[in-house]
Amino acid sequence: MPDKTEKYASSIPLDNNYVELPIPDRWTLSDDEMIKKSKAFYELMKKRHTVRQYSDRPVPREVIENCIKVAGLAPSGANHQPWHFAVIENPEHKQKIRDAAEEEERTFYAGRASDEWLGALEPIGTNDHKPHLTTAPWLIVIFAQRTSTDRNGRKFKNYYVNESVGIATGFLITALHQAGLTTLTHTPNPMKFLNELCDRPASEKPEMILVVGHPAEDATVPKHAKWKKPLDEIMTVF
Ligand code: IYR
Repeated sequence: MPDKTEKYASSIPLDNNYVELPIPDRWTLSDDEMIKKSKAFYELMKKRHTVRQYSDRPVPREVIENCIKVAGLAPSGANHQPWHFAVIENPEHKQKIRDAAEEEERTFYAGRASDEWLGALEPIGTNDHKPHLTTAPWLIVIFAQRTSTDRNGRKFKNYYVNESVGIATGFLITALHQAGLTTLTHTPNPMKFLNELCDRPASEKPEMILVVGHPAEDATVPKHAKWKKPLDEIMTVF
């Protein structure tokens, strides 16, 4: 037991008193600068595409580490930071994940998914063949921690886990994109096999595999994926 506790122990400070700090690194922009920066960021994010064909060009581990540090800055319920990122570069390890994912996906596409679901996936062009899981240089498996364990081996509850991990994942995808990398959010169904393959405890829920790398020379994107709802449909102003 001490081994396990130590391995998965959270470093959340145990003291729960409230201390205030002045805002660190405060920065203020003029309205014009805000407009310029928000436009420029929109143009940058417009160039983010979910890609399924990868080149085997390696990516330095430091880039992955920096981007996961960005994910770790995300806001979370009670600042519990209920996430863990298992990063995999080793080819044999990636192959094991691919084999297990493709096995699940074969049953998914062969009938476990409803006709309605398969119909919704048609314009995306997905199937049970997942070569990107071994071609891309990095896989990041994102785990959500429903509970955590403190350094004394006591279990505690986390809050708004899905929301927190979703925000951190958004930070991660954005950080990887601005670093010049391409990602694919892959959700094999079911994903429980990832706990064993990434050596994570049963209290953690695998949320997705993020495939990370550079697109293959002949990579494409589904036309359907480039249709985005217009602003007046996604925003109401009161
Ligand atoms: N997990 C499958 C199916 C899949 C489901 C949705 I919703 C997608 O947006 C894409 C794929 C797969 O990864 O192929």
